[in-house]
Amino acid sequence: MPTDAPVLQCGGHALDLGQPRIMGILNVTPDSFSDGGQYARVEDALTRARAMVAEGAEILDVGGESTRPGAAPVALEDERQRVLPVIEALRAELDVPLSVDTMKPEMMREAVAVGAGMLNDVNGFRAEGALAVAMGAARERGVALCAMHMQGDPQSMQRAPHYDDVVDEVRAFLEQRVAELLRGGVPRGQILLDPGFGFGKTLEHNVALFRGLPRLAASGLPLLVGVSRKSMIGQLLDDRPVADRDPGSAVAALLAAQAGARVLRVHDVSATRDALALYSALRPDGGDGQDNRGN
Ligand code: 9MG
Repeated sequence: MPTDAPVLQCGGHALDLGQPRIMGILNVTPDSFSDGGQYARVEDALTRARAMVAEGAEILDVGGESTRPGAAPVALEDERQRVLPVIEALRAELDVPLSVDTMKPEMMREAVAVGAGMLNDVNGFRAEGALAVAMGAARERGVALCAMHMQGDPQSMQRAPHYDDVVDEVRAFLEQRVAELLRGGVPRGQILLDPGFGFGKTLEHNVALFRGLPRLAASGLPLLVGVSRKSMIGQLLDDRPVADRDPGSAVAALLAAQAGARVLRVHDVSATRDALALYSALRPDGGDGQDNRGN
């Protein structure tokens, strides 16, 4: 699905979205990385980041607060200490755009100051002050903004999510966020939208939303999709444990790309890269829009 904004501006980087791009997930929460103090944490993060870039990640998403269902909020100071040294170290070494996954306006401001080129807010910039900080960073420093849909908050969102029509409601929310960002002077080429799989959604909602991706992509703004290792993958594969969800996640990422997603947020970069490469080589229309199945 062609978009109105095939190039995403992320700080000093331009990401061509003419083909789907891989965003590698870099969680810097204590359960993901070394407990051996800040230096070891930064070294671990660098090692993981280098590997993801070598495997084909073209943007990295650094997060210091878990957004899993039921996860407890993290204090600003803890998030700051986890995330900022990692962004600084990545910025010094790697020439890829860096996204920061945060809901806190103070973190957004500080992450941009040390080199983040994208703000990824699962809360859609709804926390007090977040929209103003994000729009200022977009206008003044050219950072990209990813606005995601979430019903509720990470602590309570999976208790009883309810929608009359999940695709319509998510689309209306995203349209409203875009209107707000455009009104605030954010250029279209700096906006990504995300339906928020697993964020206040049952399996039924997630499946309906996934099937509705072409309708969401029709907005013309690029879509980011994150389903990697999520419970919907486990549930659709007979309660597959998290450690065994990577093949299913790569297939789902490919299907999302076919449905119009432009950025795929994943843990297993190399499996996703291979899935996308095979699709590009073997797709029936040869990538040229011609259907060659009868040839
Ligand atoms: C931080 N995070 C976890 N899941 C996510 C998803 O699906 N999209 C985005 N943008 N961020 C996510």
